[in-house]
Amino acid sequence: MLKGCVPWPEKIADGYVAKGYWNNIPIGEAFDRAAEIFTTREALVYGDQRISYSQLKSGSDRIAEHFLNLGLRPLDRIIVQLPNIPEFVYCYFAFLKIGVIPVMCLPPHRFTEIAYIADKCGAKGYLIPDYYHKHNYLELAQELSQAVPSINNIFVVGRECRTGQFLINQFLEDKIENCANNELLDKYRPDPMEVAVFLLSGGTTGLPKIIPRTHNDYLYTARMTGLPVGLNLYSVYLAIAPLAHNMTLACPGLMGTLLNGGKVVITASTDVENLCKLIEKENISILPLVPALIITLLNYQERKNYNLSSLKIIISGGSKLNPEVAKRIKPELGCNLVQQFGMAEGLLTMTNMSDLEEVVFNTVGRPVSPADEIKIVDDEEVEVSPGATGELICRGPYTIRGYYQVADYNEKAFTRDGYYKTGDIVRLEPVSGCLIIEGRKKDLINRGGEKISAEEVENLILAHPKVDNAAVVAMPDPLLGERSCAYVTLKNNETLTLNELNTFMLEKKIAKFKLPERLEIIEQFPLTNVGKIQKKDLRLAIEKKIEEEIQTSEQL
Ligand code: OOB
Repeated sequence: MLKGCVPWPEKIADGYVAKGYWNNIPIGEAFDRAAEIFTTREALVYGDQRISYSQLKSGSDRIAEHFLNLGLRPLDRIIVQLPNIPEFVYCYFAFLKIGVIPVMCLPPHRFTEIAYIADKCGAKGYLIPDYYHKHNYLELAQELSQAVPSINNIFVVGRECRTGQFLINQFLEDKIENCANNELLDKYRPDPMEVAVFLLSGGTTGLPKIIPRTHNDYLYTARMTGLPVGLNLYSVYLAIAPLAHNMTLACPGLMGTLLNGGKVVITASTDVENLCKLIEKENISILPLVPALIITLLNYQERKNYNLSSLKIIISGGSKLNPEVAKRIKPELGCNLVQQFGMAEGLLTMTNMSDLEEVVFNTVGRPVSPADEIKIVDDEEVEVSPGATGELICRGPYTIRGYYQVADYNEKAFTRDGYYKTGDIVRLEPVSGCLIIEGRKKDLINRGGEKISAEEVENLILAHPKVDNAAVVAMPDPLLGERSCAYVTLKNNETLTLNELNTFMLEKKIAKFKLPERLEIIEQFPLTNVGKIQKKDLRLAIEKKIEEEIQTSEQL
């Protein structure tokens, strides 16, 4: 396995193959097999573009050959920062076919995040749109190639690029296969035990960690998560959250749907009117949504003007779904709910269609693989008594054994016997054996499914010349579940506004979704008995303050 990754112990890996969890074929080949069967069926829909399985296969082969001709080789890393557009999918399979590892960044990421990740994984290239949401990625690429010398290939989706850069759209039009050696792709067929893709961690401590997912384990993820939702060739899956997220990419997502001959409709807009139009026009049957979008859809009155009868299942995942919201789905939207809990590091749990309503409303179901091993433990890593609350730890055929190139950190993030410490506080519901998420130990803000590391934001705030100390905590929000609130103490008799702080933060070139949405200036931090900031007290304080504000505004 690529240097810097932690492989599964050999005996365990052999067992996963022997039991058929790992099929020992690379992802690109698994897709090609599906493309051979489903040839003329639609694989991908984007606006007016309708792309068949054969077209997707030949397009991704073509791009892969261009990548090889430019000197990309197996295990090279390429930073991918594309929105939900067909080129994302063409390039994703092109990379995977030749063992080049795409690093899944998000369009809102900015220079600081991209430069850190590109440097950390020694990226050789960068794949971007020319412009997206009024942001000029060509400029970002320029800045990045100066800062990270290993980047020597910039690939652009769009109409415009600069000298020395390459347009993906030209690759797609250029029939390279007519003059190239047909065996080229076979020659670079990747080892299924190797890393297929690098995902980013959902905000553990400090800067993002890089998650290596292998061909074998990621294919298994896509296969197993398709079962509870009955994925088949008639399924029409809407990819509305970023394709770079594990949930949309592989749970069952793009990969699961295409391996089963279904159709993936992709959209880069989360606007609720667009959502309803797409469900009606494309007959969406499987709709994965974060709870914030479920609430928005339920509360959208004009929904009644659309025919949403094709909807069979809403998969809710990424953050906690309130049972009161869960109960409204069937009567108001006429479809079933499947709850999904998971993480880019691996483990996934899901409810299924035969579960009782109370199970579907109140739990996140069971692990999707019979080989998943989960434990609920206390702070000393001792299993708690049945039904008690503790931290969820897990290992299995699709849960990583270590982050990429952070040996020291891995010692804290995994147990000695290879369990990943999820940082989620859970308990097992005794009758159904399903998990209930009670809270979390890890210091992050779950903003409508998007994870923000408190420490990463605190470090940026601490750089502000007026700030003495800072703590970022989650504050409750009726739509997003949580938003981030920054508590700070100031130097001398300084003053600071949220606007001033955020202007400063944006100058540090970070993704906008990480900006604090509220600033609380205090004289002194509450401390624990070992002198650390007592974040629990801050969380309670802001919760109480918000409640009081709501009460006051209702009285007015
Ligand atoms: C998904 O992945 P990540 O890596 O962005 O975030 C993982 C964390 C979990 O550890 C948990 O804290 C939270 O997100 N989470 C949930 C949840 N699903 C994820 N918390 C409560 N209820 C849920 N249903 O978020 C992710 C990856 C694959 C599939 C689905 C979600």
